[in-house]
Amino acid sequence: MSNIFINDQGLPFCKGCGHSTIANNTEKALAKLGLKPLDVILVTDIGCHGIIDKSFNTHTVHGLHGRSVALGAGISAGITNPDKKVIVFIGDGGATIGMQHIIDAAHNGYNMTVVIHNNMLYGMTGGQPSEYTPMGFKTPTKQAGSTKFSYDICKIVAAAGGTYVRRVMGIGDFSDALSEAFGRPGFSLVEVMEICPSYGVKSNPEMKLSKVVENAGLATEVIADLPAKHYVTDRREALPSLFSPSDVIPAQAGTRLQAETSTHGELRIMMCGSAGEGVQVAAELLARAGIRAGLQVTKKGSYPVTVGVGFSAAEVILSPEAINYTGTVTPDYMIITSRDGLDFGKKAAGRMKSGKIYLDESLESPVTGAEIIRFPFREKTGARNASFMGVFYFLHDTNLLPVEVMVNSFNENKISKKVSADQFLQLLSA
Ligand SMILES: Cc1ncc(C[n+]2csc(CCOP(=O)(O)OP(=O)(O)O)c2C)c(N)n1
Ligand code: SF4
Repeated sequence: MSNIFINDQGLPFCKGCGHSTIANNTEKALAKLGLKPLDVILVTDIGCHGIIDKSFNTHTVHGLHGRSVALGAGISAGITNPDKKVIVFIGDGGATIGMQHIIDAAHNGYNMTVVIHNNMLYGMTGGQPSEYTPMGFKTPTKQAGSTKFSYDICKIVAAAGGTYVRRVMGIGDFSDALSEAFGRPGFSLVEVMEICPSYGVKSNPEMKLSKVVENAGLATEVIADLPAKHYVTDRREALPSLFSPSDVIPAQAGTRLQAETSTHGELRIMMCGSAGEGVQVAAELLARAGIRAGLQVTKKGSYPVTVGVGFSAAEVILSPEAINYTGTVTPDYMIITSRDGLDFGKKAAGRMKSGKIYLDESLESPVTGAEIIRFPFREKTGARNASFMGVFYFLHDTNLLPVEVMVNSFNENKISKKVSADQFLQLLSA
């Protein structure tokens, strides 16, 4: 059988590691089902078993420790093509940390297969016991042997509603067990029993895998075999795609930015003010204006967890090209409308060697290489509208985007019921 799932990089594990046996059996099981590599989404967890993903020709996603099942469930929920197969590889350590995710995925009936690589310890970090380490099994950090009985994850998952649940010994050919699980609609799980040679076998030279499993009372058999319970959610109908609730902002006008950014590539605008003073809304309106002008745009907000007090800052990037990094280390322009905003934005202002800072007249100038332009934003429009005034002032001064696109953005927002864009435009022409 030709290896179409495993590439020629070879398997990365220590000699004799059961993880290699699982990878080879997975390859065989997938081939038996006639699947193609790109029909499979392999989600791996943190741990030795997880470094397999570079060896597989399938789609691969690497999760945080214990979270791969949640990732797999999300992927499964988002896939409407039933021919695609989500497989999650997780260690006994990850299955300990993320046990609730496994139970919930079974309970909700996500269409996926979880393969637990139970080598009886946390391999990658040197052999700590997991909650699946059998009582009496020694590990480098528990040399007298584990004093707790181990969980029977198969029974737990069967009780939670898993449709096909099975435990196998991780030796020889167990590809039929895997292909049975992979071929099943609904949630399936296979726990593969192995002993990590580097830490487990060394710590328990006298123990045989079969004896360890038997003594732990873990049956190597099919534990659940039920008709598939399909994952059902009314959210799928309400929200077929994460993009579906997004409104489409029509491109409306040409822009000067192309010329302006010919040396920069993109323009970074940082707005700094206080909580409750409309900084985030003003930045969003500027971002929407940029989209209306046919540009690529990102917008990012920063504020303390106590959202009702302290600074509120936003970064908007406008670019004629795709924006690959959304952070702003040194802005090209800053709009600073309050004391909190100045305290927060001082460092960024200090990094500016050029560009402009639009600063509320009540504030002292920060140390900066940028040109400082003062305006009484707060006094003229009140603190709540100072950020909107700041954006209109900035566009009026730079002429980077046609003012109409900003006015249209503004009028679309419910803020326009409280204050009119004309009020800002009149102040600018005064
Ligand atoms: C939340 C979290 N806790 C701890 C770690 C540290 N860590 C990295 S690998 C690992 C052991 C993995 O053991 P297991 O999941 O059993 O996989 P194996 O290495 O045995 O294949 C640990 C504890 C981590 N990365 N993330
Ligand atoms: S340390 Fe253990 S689990 Fe990790 S690759 Fe080596 S044998 Fe396998």
